[in-house]
Amino acid sequence: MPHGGRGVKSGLVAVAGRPNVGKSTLVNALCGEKVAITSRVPNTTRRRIFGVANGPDYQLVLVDLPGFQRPMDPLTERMQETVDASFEDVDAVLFVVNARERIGAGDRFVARRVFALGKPVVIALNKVDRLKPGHIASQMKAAAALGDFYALHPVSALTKEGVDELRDDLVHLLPEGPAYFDRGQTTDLPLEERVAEVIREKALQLTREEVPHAVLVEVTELEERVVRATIYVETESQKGILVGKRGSMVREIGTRARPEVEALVGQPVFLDLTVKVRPKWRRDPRALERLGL
Ligand SMILES: Nc1nc2c(ncn2[C@@H]2O[C@H](COP(=O)(O)OP(=O)(O)O)[C@@H](O)[C@H]2O)c(=O)[nH]1
Ligand SMILES: [Mg+2]
Repeated sequence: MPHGGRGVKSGLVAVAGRPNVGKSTLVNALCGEKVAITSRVPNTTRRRIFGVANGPDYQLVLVDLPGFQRPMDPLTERMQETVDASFEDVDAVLFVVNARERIGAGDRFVARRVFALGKPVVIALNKVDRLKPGHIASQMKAAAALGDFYALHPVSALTKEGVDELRDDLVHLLPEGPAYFDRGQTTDLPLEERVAEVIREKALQLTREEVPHAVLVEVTELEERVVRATIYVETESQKGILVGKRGSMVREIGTRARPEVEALVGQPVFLDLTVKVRPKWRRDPRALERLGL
């Protein structure tokens, strides 16, 4: 619902970068709330998510995206298409690079696309927490060589160091105009999707190797006190891992997810999780459509 007054700045900033550099963590830090799930597994973010940072005279909408990559299957192919399409309508780009790794070919691959858009680019050199000043300085130099940027900020999305300064610069780039979202709203994801994402995050954090990539969560019931969801995986052996010994793994996922689900729903809930096999869902157009891809 567009509303807002004179002198209010509002606009969209797309968040670009390789998988796992901390894009979603940084979006959460900028918004001051968890709008996107994060994990150390690459490709945690599968779809476009709007994260909204509201200030007294601005509304900064961050477009959190899957990382730039060469597609491996229909799922990652659709993810990359989402990324490409999302850059069309934005006012600026926040290009995130990882200070803890060599800035190299992967970052330059993203840089070519990002700087070709002709929009202002702000580079965030993320994960500078616990790095020595000399190391940060040399990484700043490497990041600066990526392209003709508007601003370059060393930040830590984890400790929030440098995040306020980064937000100020992004707001500066926004045009004046009415707000896109209601002031109380921090994301465009419907409640069911947010709940499903929290459950998926816990499943990703507790499993290894190919299992996280095969996880799909669907909320089947969202009532006053009861939330039911199905965790889909692609094979019986993945199901065995997610169920765990006598159900211990799925119980642990539920235990970790419940407090966040309750915060989202606004009251205590009974969280009922079921694990099912759905072979090759990553190649199933209907499953991808449900993911918003
Ligand atoms: N040390 C450190 N880790 C971070 C920081 N930002 C993100 N991470 C971690 O990096 C991993 C990937 O983060 P995520 O936001 O999911 O990356 P994305 O794939 O780019 O969205 C997670 O394990 C985060 O906790 C940071 O500023 N410092
Ligand atoms: Mg992400």
